[in-house]
Amino acid sequence: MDLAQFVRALPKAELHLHIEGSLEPEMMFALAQRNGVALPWGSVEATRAAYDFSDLQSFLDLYYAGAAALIHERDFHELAMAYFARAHDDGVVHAELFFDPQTHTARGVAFETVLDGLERACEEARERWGISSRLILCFLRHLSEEDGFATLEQALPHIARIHGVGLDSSEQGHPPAKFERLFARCRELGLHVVAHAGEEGPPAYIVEALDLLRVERIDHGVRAAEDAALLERLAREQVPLTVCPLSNVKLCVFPRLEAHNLKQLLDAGLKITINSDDPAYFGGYIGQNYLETAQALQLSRAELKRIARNSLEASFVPESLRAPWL
Ligand code: ES4
Ligand code: ZN
Repeated sequence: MDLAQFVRALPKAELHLHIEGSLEPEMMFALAQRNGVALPWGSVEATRAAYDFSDLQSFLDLYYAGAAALIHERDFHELAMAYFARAHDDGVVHAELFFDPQTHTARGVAFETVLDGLERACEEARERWGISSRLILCFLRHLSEEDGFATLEQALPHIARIHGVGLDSSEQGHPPAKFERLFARCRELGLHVVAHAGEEGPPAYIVEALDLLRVERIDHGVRAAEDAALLERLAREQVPLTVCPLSNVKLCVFPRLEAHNLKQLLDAGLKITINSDDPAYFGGYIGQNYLETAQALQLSRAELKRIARNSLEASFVPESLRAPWL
């Protein structure tokens, strides 16, 4: 069995996937045309050519521009179905999807439109491929905590359909501490909590996410490597890190995959998972992330198995329902 087949055959969970980041340029253009939305690019090819990022912000500017093509319930449904089809091909048995309601409600798209379309896709993915899934509402950290509370208010009538909350968008200058009260409220509501931290931001943001937001997983977290005490804590507490290697290279967190610290984090005993982040923008879905990382860092098949098993263990599916995968 070659490595690509081995990776595909591993039952795995995807725990760090922004559904808006799976919008391929072809679908972006089809939706924009159908919806009468103007895009800043002239063609599919020009769009792909513009995906040359220097940092997180340079990506986010394009990501938010592309998301403007999504208007109707069926758009969100089509988007998520296309993702699930790709995920199924890659051997994903469970996916926890991030979605960014504020990106849509700010343009006049109703919260319910987004949720209805995504949820219908989740149900269809379960029926068609047996993929289980969860929806995680992400707050945009460049916006105020007040704006986050207003979004939570919109989510409240549907809270049973949402499994957790996360924190994404521009990290630098928007520390987890800014959202301490919002996350406390979310935890009171029984929601699972995660946050992006230590992608571009300092290790101190990871500590804040753990201590102030009480997150159950850290999204990215690669800059933990700069703080020996933090590394030791993450290993001791077995806090899952949802690492996205191709994303990190595209956003210049590491100059190339060979320089990624994933193997170092794994060797330090951290509970590492591999995920795709925004696959339409970063050049690969989860299988490609596993494969290219394995090749660049010379990961063994036992290590890849460990990483896939970590992803199932780190999922928000109760342990009793998880057994058939392992
Ligand atoms: C994101 Cl890679 C990344 N980082 C932070 N926020 C995001 N939203 C979508 N992708
Ligand atoms: Zn992300």
